[in-house]
Amino acid sequence: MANLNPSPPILPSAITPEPVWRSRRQLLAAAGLAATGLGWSGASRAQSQPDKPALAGKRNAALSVSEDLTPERDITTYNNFYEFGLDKEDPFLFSGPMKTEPWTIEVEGEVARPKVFGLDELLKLAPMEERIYRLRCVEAWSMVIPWMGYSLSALLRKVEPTGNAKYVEFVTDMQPEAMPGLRSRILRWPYRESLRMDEAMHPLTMLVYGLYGKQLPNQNGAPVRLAVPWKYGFKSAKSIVRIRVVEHLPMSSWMEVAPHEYGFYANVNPDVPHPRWSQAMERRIGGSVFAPRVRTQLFNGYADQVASLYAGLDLRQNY
Ligand SMILES: Nc1nc2c(c(=O)[nH]1)N[C@H]1C(S)=C(S)[C@@H](COP(=O)(O)O)O[C@H]1N2
Ligand SMILES: [Mo]
Repeated sequence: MANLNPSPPILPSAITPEPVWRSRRQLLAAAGLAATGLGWSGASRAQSQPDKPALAGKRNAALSVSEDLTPERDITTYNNFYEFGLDKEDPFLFSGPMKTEPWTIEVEGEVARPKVFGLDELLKLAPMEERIYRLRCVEAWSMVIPWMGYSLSALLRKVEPTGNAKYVEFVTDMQPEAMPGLRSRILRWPYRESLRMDEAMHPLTMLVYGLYGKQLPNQNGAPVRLAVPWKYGFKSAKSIVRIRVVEHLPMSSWMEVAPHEYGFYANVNPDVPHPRWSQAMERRIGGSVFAPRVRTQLFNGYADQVASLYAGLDLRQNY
């Protein structure tokens, strides 16, 4: 694997300590979001975002955790979406101009029936479900999120993967006019992630269209993103436009930029530290300034459902 970028990327968590961004955000809130000189290009691009239309679905209790939900406000203002900036509130402030309709996902590669799916078709492809998932970021914070969507397997079955189908790659959108982050060289764009075929077909692996009973806000990956709850958050690609079913392991954006820090599997594992920090604990984001620290669980607490996928695999080698 070519080392295209010898210096490790500096994550915003390393640049901006938690109390600092929290107070920035409180300032923003107090100012009615009239940001001045913050973020990539300052106040001119900042805008508060109108609510998205409702999206209904039945709760899937079997695939949900029963923990207190992270408040909607935190889920929609503390985001990683580097296309819009590196600070946690940048996606909220600057993703408004992203165009989310019309929208299509092209599914191609090792499939008998390649197809371009329009958003309307995608929304009706399988019954919408609400599922409460944990999300654990590699930066050691976490949330509990009520997503709306259905298993990715429903879509993959429609295109009939061939016998050569070993991996599924997700390619996300690039809108240079709306995404100032594309000018940054922190990653090579577009943002790409991938899963092994059996991971992609696992019922927990979810195509997500909504959050808290509404269609996804732009900053959370509108109009469609992935949620893979037993893996670090960076596997859950946002604003997906292409799904490629392939035979060979695709290069993902994070593996490309820092292969020692971001492995292909990225399974949440408290016993395998990131080279620059421990993964034993996480801060549960929500409400108070003093986000409680809780122990990180193997596979983010989903071991009963997914550990069998990795039987016999050395999780230290395969991080
Ligand atoms: N296209 C795209 N998808 C992305 C990212 C990104 O920068 N760009 N960040 C990832 C990371 S690091 C995390 S933790 C989750 C965050 O999802 P959330 O903001 O909805 O909580 O999105 C993931 N998907
Ligand atoms: Mo993340």
